[in-house]
Amino acid sequence: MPSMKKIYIAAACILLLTGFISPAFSNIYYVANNGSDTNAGTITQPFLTVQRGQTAAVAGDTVYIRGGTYVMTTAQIAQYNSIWAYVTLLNKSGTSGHRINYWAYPGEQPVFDYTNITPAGYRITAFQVNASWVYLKGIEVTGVQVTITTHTQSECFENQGSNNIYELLRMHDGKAIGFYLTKGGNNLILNCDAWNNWDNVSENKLGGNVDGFGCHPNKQGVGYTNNVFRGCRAWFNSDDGYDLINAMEAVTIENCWSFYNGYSTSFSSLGDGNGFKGGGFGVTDFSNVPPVIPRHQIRFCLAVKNKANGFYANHHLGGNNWFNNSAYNNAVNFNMLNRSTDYSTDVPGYDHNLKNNLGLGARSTEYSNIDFTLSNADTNYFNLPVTVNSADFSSLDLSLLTAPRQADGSLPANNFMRLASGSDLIDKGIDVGYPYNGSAPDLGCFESNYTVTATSDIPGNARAAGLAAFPNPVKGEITASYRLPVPANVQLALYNAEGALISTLMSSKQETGPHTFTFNDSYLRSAGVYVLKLSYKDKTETLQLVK
Ligand SMILES: [Ca+2]
Ligand SMILES: [Ca+2]
Ligand SMILES: [Ca+2]
Repeated sequence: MPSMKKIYIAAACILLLTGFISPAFSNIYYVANNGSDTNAGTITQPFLTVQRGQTAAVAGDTVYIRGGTYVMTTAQIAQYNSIWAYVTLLNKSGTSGHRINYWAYPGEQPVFDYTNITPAGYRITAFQVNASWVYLKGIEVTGVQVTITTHTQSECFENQGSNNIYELLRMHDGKAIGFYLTKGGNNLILNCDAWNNWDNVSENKLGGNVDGFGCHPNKQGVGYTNNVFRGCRAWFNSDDGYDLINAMEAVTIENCWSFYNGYSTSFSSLGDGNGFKGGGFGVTDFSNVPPVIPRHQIRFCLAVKNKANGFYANHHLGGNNWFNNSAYNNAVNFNMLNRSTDYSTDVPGYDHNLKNNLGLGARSTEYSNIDFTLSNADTNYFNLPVTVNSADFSSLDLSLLTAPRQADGSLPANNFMRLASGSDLIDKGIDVGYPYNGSAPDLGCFESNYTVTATSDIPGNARAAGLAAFPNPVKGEITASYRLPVPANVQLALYNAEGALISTLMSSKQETGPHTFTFNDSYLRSAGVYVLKLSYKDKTETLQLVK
């Protein structure tokens, strides 16, 4: 009969082998708007600033940010660097698989208000991330200012690192760009919203630099690849919703929405106003052109009532892949304008791969600037034998665009631009490598009777199945949800914060697709942090539950 000691050693080995031992050595710190940076950072003695949280945290640690408004002050600016003022500067990296997490405390909404920060002559960045392997989640930024009256820009979040995740960020009602990337690769920008952002101070006061999301990796060949925007929304930003101008490497935008950009909230005309600006390098400065022209991927996206183009190639010097996008009521729904390869003149778009796209109700013209002999563009609503009108859609109610997100943070599920049964747009597309229902893909971004799932993920991002739980903090019935990318034997188990197994909740073979499992919070006997672990094939995902 084995001794108790042997059993403990065996149990410890199993924990090590399953990779689950690490949470036991992770620290949790807390930030709250009534905290102090001289506190210990515990839940009862929280820090005041995220900056102080960074000083305490190391790879694998989590800094929880409690809900409420944080009125930021000039004295809190972490660093003045040349023309920039970084209010919070995250410059400490995690390590592979052990990110430093800066997360809203589950169930709470921290709001950082920068209205009072107006350093003369500086560009203001609310969160400057010069770090890798960090994970920001659930942070809301509002009121970021511009003080410079000549050419300038302020930013809510700027990324200059790699392997970072930005999830559920809310960036609104300021004069700054929402999210901005100039350096780094393998970053995931997931389920973020940027709205009502307009710089009405600098230059001509039309906010021509303020995009919801800007991705401009500034070097080629140094790994600034695989940056992915997924599940994001941009509306009422004074310039563009998403802008990839001067991107030296290819960027992926999938399952994102963009509407009302280039307008004020009263629909006065402001900046460029494109839903998705797919590349380009500026029409006059050719010193910026990289040796290999990046081929951007824009798929399963939705563009509605933007001032200019819904989907726009912006004088790009090569083609992009535009798959299964939907456009409604933009000035031009699809404008593939390119620049000639000798840079001398604008020409109809070449080398584009447009498939399964759908549009309706363009204010000027449905599509423009497509060279059909030089592009692969013959399976879209404008050249297939289909008719598109309002009867094809379950709803065209614009108010659905700003509906609340789902409990897991994904885009709202409603009827906007989803195909009505009997529409001739169903099964009219061709297979471009993504899942579909019926005999073929539908046209547009919403496959009927099917929720389009994310099909790619980034290395080191352990959320491929999107394990989520609601409510969290837990109370009563808890519903865990996830989506299997493949059929697998699946195990769902609950552990305490020290890594000890409390219960194997479920173990069974399951098919590809979404699954839920409901259990009661009585498994979590006392208040504290618990870990829910999903295992399938050789993969595991963990989620912290708070009671
Ligand atoms: Ca722009
Ligand atoms: Ca029809
Ligand atoms: Ca179909």
